[in-house]
Amino acid sequence: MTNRIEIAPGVVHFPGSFDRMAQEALVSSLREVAKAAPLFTPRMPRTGKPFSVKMTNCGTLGWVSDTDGYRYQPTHPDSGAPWPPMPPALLEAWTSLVAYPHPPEACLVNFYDGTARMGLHQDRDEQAFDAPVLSVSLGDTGIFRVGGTMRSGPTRSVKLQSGDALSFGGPARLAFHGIDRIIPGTSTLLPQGGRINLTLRRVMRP
Ligand code: MD6
Ligand code: FE
Repeated sequence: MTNRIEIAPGVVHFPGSFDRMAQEALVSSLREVAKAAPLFTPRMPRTGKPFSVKMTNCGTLGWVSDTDGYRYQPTHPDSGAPWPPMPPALLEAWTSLVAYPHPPEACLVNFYDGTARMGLHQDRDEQAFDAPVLSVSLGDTGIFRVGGTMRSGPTRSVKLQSGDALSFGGPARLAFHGIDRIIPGTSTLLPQGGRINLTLRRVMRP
């Protein structure tokens, strides 16, 4: 059982959930994912402004964002191909870390270069708010900020290192959160540096 730290009600940090070998195996399965479903640049719905992170997905549904809005869809926005399957190691992490009796359909893959960030947001495009969201971090350390369910409320930060998992559920399911920045040079996992964050989500009500 990996170490479990509840950093706020419903926000659980699992430092070192994936050891180095498991991280390397995940990176190689993500290279296959990115071959089938190339990274794309999402855009903000209202303004069309590009995100600084690049994204792709695996699983039966993927999260996309463009001028038509935020949504889940079964296909890649550029190629129209179905998303590739979720690596079994991620489904296993969901089963062992999250108390929810149904598998996640969606795994969003976010890639951060040295300057990318992710503004404060809520994960609210799913129908199953009773299911937690589970994230896995790989590569350079990210400074994660989490607050409450009001954007203006107080926040705290936690460093997410390569191999860490984090779950958001219960009272925190709709908490605001984001990535202030990544710290380049903090991991040797990705030869070119950068950070990958995977978010596993149950989208549909079972
Ligand atoms: C990131 N994470 O760590 C962005 N969302 O790069 C998220 O947006 C996130 O880590 C929901 C639950 C956990 C997360
Ligand atoms: Fe999120």
